[in-house]
Amino acid sequence: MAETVAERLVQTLIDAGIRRVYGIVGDSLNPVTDAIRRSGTVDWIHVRHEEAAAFAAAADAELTGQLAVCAGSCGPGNLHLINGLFDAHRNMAPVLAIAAHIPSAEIGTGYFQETHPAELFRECSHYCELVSHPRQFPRVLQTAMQHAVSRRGVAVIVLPGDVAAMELPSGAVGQGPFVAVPVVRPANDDLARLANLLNAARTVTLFCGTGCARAHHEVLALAEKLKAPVGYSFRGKQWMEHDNPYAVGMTGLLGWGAAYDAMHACDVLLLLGTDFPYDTFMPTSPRIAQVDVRPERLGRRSRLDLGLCGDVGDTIAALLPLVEGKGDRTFLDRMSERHERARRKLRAYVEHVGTRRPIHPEYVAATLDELASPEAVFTVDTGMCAVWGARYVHAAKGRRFVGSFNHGSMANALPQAIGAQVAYPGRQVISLSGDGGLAMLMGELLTLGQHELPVKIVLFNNHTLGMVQLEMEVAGLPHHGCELKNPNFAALAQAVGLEGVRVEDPAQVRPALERMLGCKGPALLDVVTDPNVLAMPPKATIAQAKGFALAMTKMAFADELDDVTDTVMSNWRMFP
Ligand SMILES: Cc1cc2nc3c(=O)[nH]c(=O)nc-3n(C[C@H](O)[C@H](O)[C@H](O)COP(=O)(O)OP(=O)(O)OC[C@H]3O[C@@H](n4cnc5c(N)ncnc54)[C@H](O)[C@@H]3O)c2cc1C
Ligand SMILES: Cc1ncc(C[n+]2csc(CCOP(=O)(O)OP(=O)(O)O)c2C)c(N)n1
Ligand SMILES: [Mg+2]
Repeated sequence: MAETVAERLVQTLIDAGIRRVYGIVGDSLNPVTDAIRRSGTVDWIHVRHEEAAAFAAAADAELTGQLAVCAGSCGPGNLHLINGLFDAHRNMAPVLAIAAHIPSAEIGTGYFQETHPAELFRECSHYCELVSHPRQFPRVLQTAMQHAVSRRGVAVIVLPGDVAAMELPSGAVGQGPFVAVPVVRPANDDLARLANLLNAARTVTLFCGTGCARAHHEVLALAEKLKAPVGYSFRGKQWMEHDNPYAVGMTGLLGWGAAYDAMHACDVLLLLGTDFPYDTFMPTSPRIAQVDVRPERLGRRSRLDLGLCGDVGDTIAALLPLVEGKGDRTFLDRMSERHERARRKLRAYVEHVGTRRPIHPEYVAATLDELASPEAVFTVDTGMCAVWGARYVHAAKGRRFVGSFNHGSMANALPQAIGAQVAYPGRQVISLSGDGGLAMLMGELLTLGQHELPVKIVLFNNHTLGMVQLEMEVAGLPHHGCELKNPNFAALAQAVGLEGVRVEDPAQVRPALERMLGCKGPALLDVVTDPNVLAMPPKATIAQAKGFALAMTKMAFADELDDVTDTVMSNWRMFP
């Protein structure tokens, strides 16, 4: 018997090594889900909101580096995927989305549940195509997968239910994606220009992003030769913080350490595999060069003296022989000392607030850092959890950090933890969740129970949309609309079959974390934290300072506010 479009889809996924699809079933998707069921090879990972399916697939793809798949039924079903797909696409995670569609004969009539997915998903994909004929399908599928894996991002197939159920004509070509990994390095002239720039400079700083994922060794070799401090973006932290004597931390509002200083005080700044978005933190006085595998991104965040297209590892390998070794370590040593001083301040601060009530989130994060596995995957909610993750959780060599880092969506951490745990069933997966974020996709707690995923949720329950509250304060506005009237989340977790523990006493933080991390199954630790903590950026502007002061007239500021290396996170009650 001839194969149907849906059967070919599933067989092609199997041939490409795919063993799971995240989604929610629905009539237009029935031929596909039924082919999945009959395959016996592909698991259907049933979530409670399609957005979670896309987030989970994105985390799965980002962590494994392999294509991951999610699916939604026609109209509202696939529409719900969109936020997670934006996230995947902007994180360059290879994700194939199957958007089931209304019957092909009804398209354009305003039919029940009709949307136009090929238009809706255009902006969050490299490829997005409607399948209107079975013969078209195998090559559309091939092209979609090829786009997702080679351009790294999202591809969407819009598949009407009736077309999915049709038989494929004989001879329709179908094959899996070719994973072609080229060597990409700048042309010799460009390399020579970069070498000249670096050789002529007295001091150089490297700033590294997630594009350095496979280039730890090369970056360190370059840093050693140039005696260059190495700063990194949040996405770069997991690759560059560990085993790196040149590391000087992060910049941006979450920044800490000496990265800001090192980037501003050097003669030449070399940006490697980063699209760090906050241009106000970029220096203007050093000469700046950038290496990115996507040349269209060169120079879009800062003024550049030189922009080169290349893979970070391949480029450094070709560059190293052209670079003269520098003997003077003064700049590196100065920045390293500053970095160490900032690290000591962070530690001292944690000790200082460790016994305070309400519980300080920094203390929770720092204690979690001590207790978590060196191989843990941390998913980090957008909000203040990003601050705690960036500053207090160390990126040990085997650890990974996943967040909605480029798209900045709330509610990402729990569904990303689902994808991480499905991909790595034996690994410790910890979701750093905000109370606002968790509540937004709270149905996914049920997914943990249903699929027996032993995800550990550390909930920073500050009863507020904390990051926005802080933003309002920085802008000098009284906060409004931030307060959250929350349930006892531990009791709620227990009600849906998870281990649930609530902590309000700082002395209980460590034992509760130990207990939670030791649980066999999924667990939620509801930590009631101080809503009023302040996270100061490494460089606070006068306007920001004024904003805080305006909003909190009682608060007096530490005079170090303008000290660029001061990463102290002050609770305003510390300065009555
Ligand atoms: C609430 C919140 C606050 C945040 N605050 C901060 C902050 O203060 N500081 C901070 O650093 N981040 C912060 N982030 C994260 C930030 O928004 C960006 O996501 C992050 O800085 C980008 O990191 P990146 O440049 O490494 O990754 P991306 O933006 O993904 O850029 C990676 C670049 O590398 C290129 N590339 C990929 N592979 C290669 C390769 N092999 N060779 C060469 N090039 C390659 C890509 O083309 C891309 O241009 C925050 C996020 C949130 C949610
Ligand atoms: C989907 C979405 N809605 C709104 C925002 C704006 N926003 C960013 S952080 C944040 C607050 C997050 O609150 P919570 O999860 O409680 O974390 P907290 O900052 O309190 O730790 C909001 C509303 C967003 N980024 N994404
Ligand atoms: Mg909150």
